[in-house]
Amino acid sequence: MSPEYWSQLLDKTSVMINDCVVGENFLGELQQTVQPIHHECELHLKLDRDGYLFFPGLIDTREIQAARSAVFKQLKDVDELEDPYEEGIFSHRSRRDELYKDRGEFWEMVSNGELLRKVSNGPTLQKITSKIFGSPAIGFDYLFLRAVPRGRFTHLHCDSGFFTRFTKKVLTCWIAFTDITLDKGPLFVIEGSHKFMDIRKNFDNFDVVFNKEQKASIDEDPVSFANKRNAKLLTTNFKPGDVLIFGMHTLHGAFENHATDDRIRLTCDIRYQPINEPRDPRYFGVSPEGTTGAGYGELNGARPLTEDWHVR
Ligand SMILES: O=C(O)CCC(=O)C(=O)O
Repeated sequence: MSPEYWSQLLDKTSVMINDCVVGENFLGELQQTVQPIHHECELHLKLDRDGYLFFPGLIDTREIQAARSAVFKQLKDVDELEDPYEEGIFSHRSRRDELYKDRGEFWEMVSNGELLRKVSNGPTLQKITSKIFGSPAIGFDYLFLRAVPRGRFTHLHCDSGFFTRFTKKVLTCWIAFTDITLDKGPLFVIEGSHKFMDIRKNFDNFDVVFNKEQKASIDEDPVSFANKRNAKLLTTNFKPGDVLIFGMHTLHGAFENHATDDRIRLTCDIRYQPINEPRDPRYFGVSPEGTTGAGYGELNGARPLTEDWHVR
């Protein structure tokens, strides 16, 4: 995208991480993956070249709306959203801990909603990931659902240390359920980062559970990190139904939701792998235990919206 594109967008709003405004010079636009794809290898080649595939409007609007509404209703039921709850406006209150004695149980229930699973583990993502792998794929049972109020952002990291213990053939699919304009904390990827050899070396054999001396997150500010490598932070104004798919070495994070209208951002991230590759039991089956073994209770999503996030 041209510099004018960012200037125009940033005239109306700003992009922030950790309370700091990100200058337009550091931003770039995610390239759309144009459908229909005629040959599977096109997807594979593009993923290999860019480190990500961006599919605007991949998921059917009605399915997205239904799933979003079901999640919002459950957040309303614990008093975290104002009425009408479909608007997704944070109430700055929570009765989650009062109504559910186990945070993990509540979040597992929300994460296992039928309408949500129809999107995250349904045929659309199954088909597209199978095309990318060139063999039938399966979505993990363990889901990372994120209801993100103002003030939260996700630190820079790649996903290999979480999901590649049993197979390296894993993809992350990040799904937008709400409008995620630049002020609402969209995901960003660092341009070309899947080819940063020092990062690969650092994270290739890293397992966030076993290698306690190392952190999964990169502490350096993503803007200065990217700038030193002549790379941009690639992002966009996401719409409900947009899906971003990326590999295990692609560095990414999420900008801060600093929107003044108090609307939360709702997304989920799910991993897919070829069905015939060995499966990590932490992420498959009924009530999977998750990365550290604490089930759904270990997720930031399990925290009441009034509570701050942890960093791994
Ligand atoms: O949505 C976010 O804030 C972070 C998502 C993420 O880190 C991922 O999909 O791996």
